[in-house]
Amino acid sequence: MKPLRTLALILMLGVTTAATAGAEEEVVIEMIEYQFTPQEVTIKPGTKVRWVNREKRQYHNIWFKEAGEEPGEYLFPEEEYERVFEKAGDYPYVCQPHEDRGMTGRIIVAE
Ligand SMILES: [Cu+2]
Repeated sequence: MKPLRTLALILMLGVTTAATAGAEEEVVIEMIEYQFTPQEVTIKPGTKVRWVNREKRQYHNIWFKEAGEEPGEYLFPEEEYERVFEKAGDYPYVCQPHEDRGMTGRIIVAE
């Protein structure tokens, strides 16, 4: 009985790990030279987006302004912000201090 139970447990763990790995797809957007790079990304629902500030000195933030959200915290060099997008849709955002310099981006979530 015991070896069978162990085998069942191993199989279950294998399935769980595979499912989690599929849900953990990640896209990285770099903030460099007052731009979001890439500026536009298309992802599947459930994808995690991670923004990383790659400037030497300059801070930026992420603000989903059109969605009516509060501006994000300032991100200093090498700081990051993450968000998982579960629903299909169009998610434009800006960097609050540099919107007038054209520092804007867009996440498109499509099935
Ligand atoms: Cu900025």
